[in-house]
Amino acid sequence: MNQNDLLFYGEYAPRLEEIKSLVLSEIGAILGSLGSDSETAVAEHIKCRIKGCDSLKEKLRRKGHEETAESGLINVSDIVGARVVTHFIGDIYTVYDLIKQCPRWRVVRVKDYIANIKPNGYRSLHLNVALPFGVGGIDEIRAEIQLRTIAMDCWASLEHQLKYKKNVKNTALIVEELKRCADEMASTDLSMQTIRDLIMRG
Ligand code: 0O2
Repeated sequence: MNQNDLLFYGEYAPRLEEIKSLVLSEIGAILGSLGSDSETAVAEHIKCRIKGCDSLKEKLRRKGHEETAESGLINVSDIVGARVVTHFIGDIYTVYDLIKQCPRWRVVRVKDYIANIKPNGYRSLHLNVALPFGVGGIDEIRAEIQLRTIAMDCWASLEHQLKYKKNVKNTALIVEELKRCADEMASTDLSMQTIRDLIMRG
């Protein structure tokens, strides 16, 4: 957390850092249970972050809530966010099943943008999990776990840049091309899964 975020989150900051470490270690343990050799490793990488205060305030404003840390902890479900980037689509659902079985986590909401693709082409599986918090009268907070393949992640990073870059020319063409790429990448993800299944079956 930078100085601004520390000031904004105040008394909640240390607990948020603890929750972030907890989420990372739990995910590490879940993935570890699958083995770590090159044939069984499902994750290409994992990232975990605490939402920056500017992004949180923007979200609170958009949703019509007070722009305070407490309001964020109550009303926003991705202050702690983790992203697990997998090699194959099937791996996403393997990790999801393991998270569901994890006794310390309660999955409270699932947004499957792989089954229900966003109009712009965005694909990912989002899980909202409830975690014990216990600071300042807030018993539990939500964390968002995003599960996606390398291809989906690469696409989302590029599309994200479009949102924040100013004065981009030919936006309509870029949006159209991004959608085309998302569909082509999804098709390749499916082919890769099929090839992998054939190889694993022997
Ligand atoms: P950040 O921190 O920069 O990643 P909800 O939380 O359900 O009340 P929201 O925010 O619409 O409302 O939830 P949702 O759909 O789960 O999306 C939240 C996050 O998913 C975003 O975080 C992105 O990380 C990712 N995401 C969702 N849709 C898109 C999309 O169309 N393109 C890209 N590139 N990413 C997407 P933020 O808000 O961007 O914050």
